[in-house]
Amino acid sequence: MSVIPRSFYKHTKTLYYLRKFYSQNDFAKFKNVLNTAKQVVVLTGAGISAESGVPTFREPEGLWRKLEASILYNPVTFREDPGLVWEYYHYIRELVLKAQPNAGHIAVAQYERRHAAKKLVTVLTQNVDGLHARAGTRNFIELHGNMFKTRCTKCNEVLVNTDSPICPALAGTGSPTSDKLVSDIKEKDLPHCQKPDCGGLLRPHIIWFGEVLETSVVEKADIVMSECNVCLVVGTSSIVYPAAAFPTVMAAGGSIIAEFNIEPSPASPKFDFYFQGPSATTLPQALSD
Ligand code: BV8
Ligand code: ZN
Repeated sequence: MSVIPRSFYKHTKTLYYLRKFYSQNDFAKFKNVLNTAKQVVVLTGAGISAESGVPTFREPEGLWRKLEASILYNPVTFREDPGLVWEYYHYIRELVLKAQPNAGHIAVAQYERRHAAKKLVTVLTQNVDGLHARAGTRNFIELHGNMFKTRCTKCNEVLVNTDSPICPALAGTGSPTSDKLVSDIKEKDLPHCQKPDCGGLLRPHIIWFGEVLETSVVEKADIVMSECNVCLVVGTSSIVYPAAAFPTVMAAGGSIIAEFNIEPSPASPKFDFYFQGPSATTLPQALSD
């Protein structure tokens, strides 16, 4: 008969999580760990852009015309109604063109700049809004593409395009609250490839559900993750793969993982640090010297 009552074990589990929780959000401890890191990865999701006014994906107000992300960001939807998908991207392009990087984006860019001589800082972003680059981040990998790039569906040419609107037919369209779920914009009035021997329909150069990430992007991300010492996981619900698996991959390789979110995600208990709060507040605290 064990001298330790069975109930004690239950308490040890609670004690374990309490210790983990309280040590998890220790900025001073995290900064000591970060100081020793030579390779830092910052994996970001929509939450880092929330304080720039860019809607996230899974909060109710974030859904454009109440369309589930897996339906809206889907090649089948684009094939069936390219005008509807282009109306969404017109809406979000116009919103992001007026948005500014926030203190979270800027803290990451300034940290990269300040430590450039002795550390490699790489931003792995799931976001397609381009706000890391506009904040001054130089070393970034856009896992899911960029809303200000187009790809021709015929010749695959990829071009940067920040035209506002990208074509006259989209002017004044894309209201997120409209109940229209079919677009009446004719395909011929949507953006097309300007190459004389092509003329194919353009799509946003973005990875949608069911589409594989670009090989070159995955290869670069793999190299960065294999050499990572500390990874900051910022503003992501950690439910979209393959990005959702990246922290586990880095942890298995010995990286220390710190999560920055306004609420715990399914993966939080596995991480070494968890800083609760808006990343425009927590990142400047964590990345100040
Ligand atoms: C792939 C582009 C191989 C559009 C996006 C069945 C069929 C086909 C595929 C699958 C399937 N089952 C599973 C899959 C794989 C699928 C997947 O993971 N599905 C999930 C839903 C289960 N993945 C794919 O299809 C990927 N490709 O796997 O190819 C393959 C191929 C065929 C079949 C099988 C496998 C492609 C995934 C890319 C999809 N594209 N976006 C666009 O962005 O315009 S996904 C979209 O969600 C975004 O890109 C974003 O990156 C991603 C994740 O969202 P988050 O960024 O995390 O944002 P979210 O709103 O969810 O969360 C915000 C977080 O921030 C929250 O935690 C919140 O608390 C926090 N927050 C809010 N405010 C703040 C904050 N934190 C800090 N501060 C704040 N202020
Ligand atoms: Zn073309």
